[in-house]
Amino acid sequence: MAGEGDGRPEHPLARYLRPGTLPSTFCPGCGCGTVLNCFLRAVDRRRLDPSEIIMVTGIGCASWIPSPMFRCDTLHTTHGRAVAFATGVKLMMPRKKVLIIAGDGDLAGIGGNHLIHAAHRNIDLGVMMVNNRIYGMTGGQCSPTTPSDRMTTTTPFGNLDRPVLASELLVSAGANHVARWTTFHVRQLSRAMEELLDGEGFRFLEIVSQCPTHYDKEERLSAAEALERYRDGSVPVAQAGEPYDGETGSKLTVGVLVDRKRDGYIRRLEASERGLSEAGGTGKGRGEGP
Ligand SMILES: Cc1ncc(C[n+]2csc(CCOP(=O)(O)OP(=O)(O)O)c2C)c(N)n1
Repeated sequence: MAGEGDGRPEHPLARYLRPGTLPSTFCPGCGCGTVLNCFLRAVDRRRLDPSEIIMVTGIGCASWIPSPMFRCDTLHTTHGRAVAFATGVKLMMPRKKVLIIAGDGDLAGIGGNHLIHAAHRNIDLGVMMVNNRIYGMTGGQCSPTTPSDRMTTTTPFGNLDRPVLASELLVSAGANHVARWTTFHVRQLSRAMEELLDGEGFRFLEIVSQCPTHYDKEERLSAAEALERYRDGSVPVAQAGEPYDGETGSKLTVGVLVDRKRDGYIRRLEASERGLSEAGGTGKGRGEGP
């Protein structure tokens, strides 16, 4: 790691990283480094001890952000199953902050059903979906969030499907909190991550992020040019004239899409257990975990 006796200055938040994780294995210009940086700053601002946090992830480039990089207990699971594993972790260790970082393919594709029902259940998880609109790690195949007509390695004549709007879907599914930012909006992004660290119920943050190696290569965009597109092509939710449809050219609405204060699943479950206990049942069965 930079600063480990190699003469280079240490990363100011290196204490949150596992030794040997910098420089990262992300491609040059990948948005995953920005996401990690914003996350470390959010944890630092909240003065959180990483032992309070458990990170769960799937398989993909974005899944390398929490595991192996962030120095906390992490569960690197199978592709698409991060939400299912995280649900189990939260139920067994309800006092921990359980967070997920994974890609759009992982969360909105193969794991889509888990995602919808976690929002429906309003289980207390913070989910960050790094939406590079492609399957990055496996070579740039079309994902559920790829815009129509887009050329990818699996849609050489253009994508026939319309993109899934994961954030809008989760608003209607019942998530307590849904927000969307891009890797251009680093300050807002990092603040939005604090909401995920602090809140109750299901909290979802969509992070539209560049992939110079696969997605942006199609238009020969550098990472800097992709960020300029996010800057010029986004509009705050409150000022949005038309709803975002996920297609190229549609103004990306950024900010908080919904912020509800409904009781999270753990609160409801514990109230139910207390009721059961008072009615003569044991009300027991779940461990508190370590
Ligand atoms: C069940 C299963 N299907 C497919 C794969 C292959 N696979 C690994 S990563 C990946 C795509 C990851 O894309 P995404 O989740 O969008 O993350 P990114 O790499 O773009 O960050 C796929 C298809 C797998 N590992 N397991």
